[in-house]
Amino acid sequence: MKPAKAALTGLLALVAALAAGHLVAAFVGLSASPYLAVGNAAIDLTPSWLKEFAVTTFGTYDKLVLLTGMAVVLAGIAIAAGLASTRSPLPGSVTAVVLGLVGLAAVLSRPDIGQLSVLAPLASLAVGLYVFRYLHRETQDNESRRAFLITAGVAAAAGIAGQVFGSRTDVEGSRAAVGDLTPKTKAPEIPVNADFVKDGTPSFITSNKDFYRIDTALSVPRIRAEDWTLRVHGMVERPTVLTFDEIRRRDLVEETVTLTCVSNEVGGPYISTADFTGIRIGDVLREAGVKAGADQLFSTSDDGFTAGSPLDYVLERGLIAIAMNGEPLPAEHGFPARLVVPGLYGYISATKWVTDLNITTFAKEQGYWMPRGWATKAPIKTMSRIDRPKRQGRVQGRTVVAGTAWAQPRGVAKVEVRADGGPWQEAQLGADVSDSTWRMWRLELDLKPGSHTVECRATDKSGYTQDQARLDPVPDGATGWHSASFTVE
Ligand SMILES: Nc1nc2c(c(=O)[nH]1)N[C@H]1C(S)=C(S)[C@@H](COP(=O)(O)O)O[C@H]1N2
Ligand SMILES: [Mo]
Repeated sequence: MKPAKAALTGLLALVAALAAGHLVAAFVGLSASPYLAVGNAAIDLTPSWLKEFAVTTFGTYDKLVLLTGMAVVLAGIAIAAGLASTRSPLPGSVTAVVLGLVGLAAVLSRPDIGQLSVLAPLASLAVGLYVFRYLHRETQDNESRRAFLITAGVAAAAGIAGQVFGSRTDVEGSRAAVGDLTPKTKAPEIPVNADFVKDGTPSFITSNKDFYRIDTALSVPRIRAEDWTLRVHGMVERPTVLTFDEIRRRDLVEETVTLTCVSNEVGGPYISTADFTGIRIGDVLREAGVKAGADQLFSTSDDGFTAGSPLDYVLERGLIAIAMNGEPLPAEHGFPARLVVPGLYGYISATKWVTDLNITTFAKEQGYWMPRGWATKAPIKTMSRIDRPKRQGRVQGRTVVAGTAWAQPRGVAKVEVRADGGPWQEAQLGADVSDSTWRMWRLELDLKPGSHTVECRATDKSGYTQDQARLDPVPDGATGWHSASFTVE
């Protein structure tokens, strides 16, 4: 057999196997697709340092990079197996079975799969093995182009059909059908002097489309509001299950909240602000009757992510949010419902696609990120960021330095800026919207032409000034003053 044909035999068998698994998964839950399951398992097994690296290097493209990397590695293995099988089909058959078993193990390791899910990786295994042996036989004796073309065509059709059927849960339809979620208690109007967009700060409210996104989900969980329920159980007198309709019929409250990611680097982009609408977790839990001794609200998402939040704090501040900036939550931000706890980092509180609230203790349950080296309790650090001038930017005329600062739930009292290591000067602050949100700032400086470096530091309302020492985000948030070097012309 010619090497090119041998390689193609392996590659096509792989494509057929993945497509078959994807197609079956479309009917038993897309997270049972062996390809996605291996990717999701890889994410969960990735050491924190590598995840950090991936997020800092690829930003929100990290998942695309992972899926592409997997495709390249798998293709390499399949081609090698094909080439090793020019005489006997044994090496290729063994490879097909081994890869099939890896897919099966990955699917079985997923927390969000149903009982029928094993059918998807089993289909992959069977089809991979069958197609490889079929193509191998065809190429031995005759003109095999026909067999290759048919296989490629059927595999492509199966893969596309899987993608289409798998995404058929009509989330957008369900979102549209939700209709109006006007809160009974609206968040106060944002004053016009809350941001300095002209000077380069972000707008005070982040649009849903620009809101940062961080999660471990390779495919966004697709849940219709009418199918969704939230289970409340554990150390409560009266366990209960809430539906979307039951939540929306209650008195909805709206709050302006800045969400912050613990893995944000100094100067990083993982912070945004929105008006979230929902009901207070405290009301739900008080109705359920929290038992003495509980100290943790342990929330679980549809895709198995978990977060543990301090119960006392959540009882006071937590929201079950169903709307964001006046519309139902976007699918990527947790539709139909998520938790929002003003003043806590996202990883220990802001569970998207939330389906389960377990009232428990920190001694008993550990959230997703704890075994991966992140702190169980992490107050948001007092931080500030320069948004303009941009690093290595050029300034014409007077220099205006502008940015944002945050210290939820303490609130920002002061931001100072210094140029070239000189004396600290107090910046002008934007309106004080709430202690749960960021605060914008600006300062005009008279700088001579040439290169300059500015630094900023915030002081919160408890009197604490942010730390100069540079610390990495792991385990409980980065510290350090942000700086920007630029040229005045
Ligand atoms: N289901 C689920 N919810 C999650 C996460 C996740 O990985 N899965 N990540 C958390 C983290 S680390 C952050 S910072 C916030 C980000 O919320 P956003 O994507 O809406 O900005 O969601 C939190 N909720
Ligand atoms: Mo996060």
